[in-house]
Amino acid sequence: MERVVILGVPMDLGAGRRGVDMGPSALRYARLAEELEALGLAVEDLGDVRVPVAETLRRKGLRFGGQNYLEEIRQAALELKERLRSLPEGVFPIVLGGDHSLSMGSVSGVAKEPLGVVWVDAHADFNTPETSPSGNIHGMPLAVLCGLGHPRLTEAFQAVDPKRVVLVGVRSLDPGERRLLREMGVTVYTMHEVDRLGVARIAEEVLERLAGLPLHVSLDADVLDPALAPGVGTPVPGGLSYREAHLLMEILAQSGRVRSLDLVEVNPILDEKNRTAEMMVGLALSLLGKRIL
Ligand code: B3U
Ligand code: MN
Ligand code: MN
Repeated sequence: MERVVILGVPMDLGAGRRGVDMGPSALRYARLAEELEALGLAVEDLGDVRVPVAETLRRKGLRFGGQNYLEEIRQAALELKERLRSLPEGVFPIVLGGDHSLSMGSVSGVAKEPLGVVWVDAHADFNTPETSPSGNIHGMPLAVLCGLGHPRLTEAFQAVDPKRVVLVGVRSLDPGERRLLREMGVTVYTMHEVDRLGVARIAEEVLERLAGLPLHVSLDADVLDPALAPGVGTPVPGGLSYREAHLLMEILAQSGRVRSLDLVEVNPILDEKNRTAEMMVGLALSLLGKRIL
C-alpha cells in the first residue's frame, strides 16, 4: 500500500493579505486524510511546521506583506525542507498551505535527486525583489528554486533546473517576470494554450518534456476559476474549470511518476462554506489515483 504523509504549513507571512494560514485546517476539515484512506492509501498526518504568529511579529513601522518577514518565512521553509528530507524513501508527502512561499521548502526538501516541477498556478511566482510590484514573497518562490532572488533565500532553497520546470494555467504575469521566464527557459502553458490545445494535450507534453524524471506537483488554488474556488487571496478571472483541473491531475497520475504535492493558497476567510478546500481535496484524490470507473 502506498504511504502518504500530510504536513501542514499554517503560514500567510508571504501573502499580501491574511487568512491562508488557516488553509491547512480547512483542507483537513474537508476530509483529506479520510478520503485518501478510502482510496486504500496508508495516511499519516504529521501535524504542522512551526510558523510564527503574525500578530506577535508586528513591529513598529512594518506592515503585513512585502518582504518584512523574509527571515521568518525562510526559517519555516527550512524546517519544512528538513522534515521532508528526513522522510523514508517511497513515502508520498502532501504539504498543506499556507501561502506559496512554503514551496521553497517543499520542492528543495523532495529534490534529493533531479526532479521535474509542475507548477499549476494563475501566476508564475517568478518575481525577484527587483521585479516584484508587491514585494510579497509568495510571488517569488519558483524564481528562488531556480536560483534567482534574495541571496538569503537562494542559498537555502535553489534546487531545480529551470529547464525542468513547467507552469500550467498562467494568466497574470508582471513585466519583469515575463522576461525572467524567457531568459531562464521555463516552459509556460498559459490559459491561451489551455484553450487552444486542451488540457489533455498539455498534460502529455508536460510528461514528454519532463520525461524520465520524478515529478513534484505544486497546486495553487488560484489556478482554478474564481467562480469555482473563491477562497483565494489573489483571484484572476478565466481559470481552469472543474473538468480541466481534474483531467490534468488524472493524466499526471496515470504516468505513475508523481512523488509529492503541495496544496496552497486556500483562504478560508474568503471562501464560501469551504468549497475551495473541498475542491483542492478532490484534485489531490485525482492526482493520487482516484478513478471514475
Ligand atoms: N505577481 C504578483 C501577484 C501574485 C503572485 N502570486 C500571487 N499573487 N498569489 C506578485 O505580487 O508577485
Ligand atoms: Mn502561487
Ligand atoms: Mn497564484
